[in-house]
Amino acid sequence: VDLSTVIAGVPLSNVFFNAAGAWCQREDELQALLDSGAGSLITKSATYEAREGNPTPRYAPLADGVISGGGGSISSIGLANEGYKYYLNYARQFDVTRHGKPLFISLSGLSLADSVKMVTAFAQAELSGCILEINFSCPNVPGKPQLGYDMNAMDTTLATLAPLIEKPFGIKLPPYFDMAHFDQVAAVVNKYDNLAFVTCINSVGNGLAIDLDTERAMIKPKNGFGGLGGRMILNTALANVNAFYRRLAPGKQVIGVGGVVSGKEAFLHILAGASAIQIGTQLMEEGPPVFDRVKRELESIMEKKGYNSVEEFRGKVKTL
Ligand code: RRO
Repeated sequence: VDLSTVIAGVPLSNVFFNAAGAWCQREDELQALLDSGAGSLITKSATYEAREGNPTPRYAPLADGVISGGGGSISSIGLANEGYKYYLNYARQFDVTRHGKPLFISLSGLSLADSVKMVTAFAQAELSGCILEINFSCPNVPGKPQLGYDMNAMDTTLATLAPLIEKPFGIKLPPYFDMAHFDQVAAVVNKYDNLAFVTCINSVGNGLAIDLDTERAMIKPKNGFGGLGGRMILNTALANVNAFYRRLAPGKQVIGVGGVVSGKEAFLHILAGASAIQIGTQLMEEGPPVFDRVKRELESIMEKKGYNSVEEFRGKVKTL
């Protein structure tokens, strides 16, 4: 069976890659993704200057079957990254043909001026096989509300950035929980021709996990508040993928992320409308071998169901 896909006009040998933030801050981690079964890779969200991020512990797995668990993770990294020049240099020396996979770059400017400087630098570098995913949804920088929950700010930001980026690009969205919000965000996205994909979803922002025995929060930043990821957010992710799949203009795509721990959840994301699938928490827990496993599992589900390619069932979820 064929797990290949095309995102923003660029081919991927299979639908799977890492979620921005997971296993992708520095070159040694990115190399492990290159060496893995992933069909692509994306870098940690970059800011103009390098950042240390929030105090540790700032990531905790939340096991299934324990109190305040549920299967997944809570994290508040606070945009720790090496600064955009590090990722621009990485992209400059990246050989798409040799690696056989394209490179996605995640950018998360702390201001519109910073975003303008970063996207301009990437546009001027004229990197082929390098695709920008602009992060509108980091929930963990104290004092910085998420752009993704301000429709007007998203629109004015896109009006400035889309022409500068020129090429097809994508945006990373937070989860939405109201039909009116799906409508409003899709209407903004549909205004921009080279906005080729939306990646749904970023972590479910500002959860709180508490350990029953110690009576302590599980992570240190923000009094324990952090973004939820992994199995417990699968259904919210599927809803967001499908809501945008149904609303986006023809030719625009959805990348699904949230709750993929095996081939089964990946299959559901594709049924909901995903054209590619990112893995965050499960990659953190299992490491890069996760990609070969989920590929095998998805292939075996497709074989049992008689599907030869992901297009055959993409977006075909049945309703009652
Ligand atoms: O660095 C983070 O804390 C972070 C980011 Br930029 C993001 O987009 N989503 C998230 O859950 N954490």
